[in-house]
Amino acid sequence: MIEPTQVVEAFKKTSSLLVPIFSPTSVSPIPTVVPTKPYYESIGNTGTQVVFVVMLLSTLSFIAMSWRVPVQKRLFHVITTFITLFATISYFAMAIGDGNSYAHIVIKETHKHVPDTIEHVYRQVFWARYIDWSLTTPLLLLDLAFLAGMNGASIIIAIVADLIMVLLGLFAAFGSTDGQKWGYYAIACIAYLVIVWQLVISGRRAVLAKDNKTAKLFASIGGFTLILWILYPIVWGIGDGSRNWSVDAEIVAYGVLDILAKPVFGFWLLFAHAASNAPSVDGWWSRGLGTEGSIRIEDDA
Ligand code: RET
Repeated sequence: MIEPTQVVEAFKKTSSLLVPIFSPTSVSPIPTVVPTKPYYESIGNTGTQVVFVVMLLSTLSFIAMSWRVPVQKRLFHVITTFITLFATISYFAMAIGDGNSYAHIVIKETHKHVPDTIEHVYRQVFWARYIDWSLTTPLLLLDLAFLAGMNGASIIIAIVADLIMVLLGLFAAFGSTDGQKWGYYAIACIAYLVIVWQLVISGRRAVLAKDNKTAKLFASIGGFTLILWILYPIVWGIGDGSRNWSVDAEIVAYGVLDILAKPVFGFWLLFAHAASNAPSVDGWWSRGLGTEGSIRIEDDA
């Protein structure tokens, strides 16, 4: 508090203009805005080479296995071989440093007393992964759909929803603002729910018309698939989405999931199916066009 006597004293010391003289002793800090440099989030040492080898060996094994079954039972082998073949090519691209580019993320921060700041982050996105998924996840769904004996309409809905999910995942990964990223992500999640719906409702209804062994196999391998598939959007959310994980951690997580979702799924399906007496799929899929009504002796060719 300033005492009135201090004011009087101050006026006494002033000039003839009776203006009090205060000499400032310090200056409060002047707010400054230092522009931030672009920040790069990219790969260090990851296991893409390891996953490439696993995918390659699985593909060769599936080819060998498909030669040993009669052509009528070969459909699952063909589909499963293509699944790991696409993954082999995609992991080859990633292992040699290709199939990726940088997403430009713009982070705007508003401040109370200083102008807004804008941070530019460049995060490495492996688009090869999304090309792989857009080809292999429909094939994985086909494996399950044929196992259950799902109808054509349900199969097409599941596959189209799957393509929408993967493409929007790619758009989300390259989104530059939170609105873009999470907007695409939200629609992709709805598409994901459509796939789950088709497998759980239509798939289960279809497989109940089949033998007990096939129904049990569909329940276990379908359950395994649903649990695995839910982990992908979670990894995406922690990695590309919120960027809480490094690019390396994200690649390792996807690598583990991909091995479970493709080679492990494939070996499980092919061995279990070989052990059952059920044909792969009836009609055109196993016998070809133009054979309807003709008498055919089962061949192994
Ligand atoms: C994305 C992000 C957007 C939201 C959702 C996703 C789901 C991806 C899934 C991928 C499954 C991949 C598999 C690969 C096998 O190798 C695109 C991550 C829902 C379910 C099975």
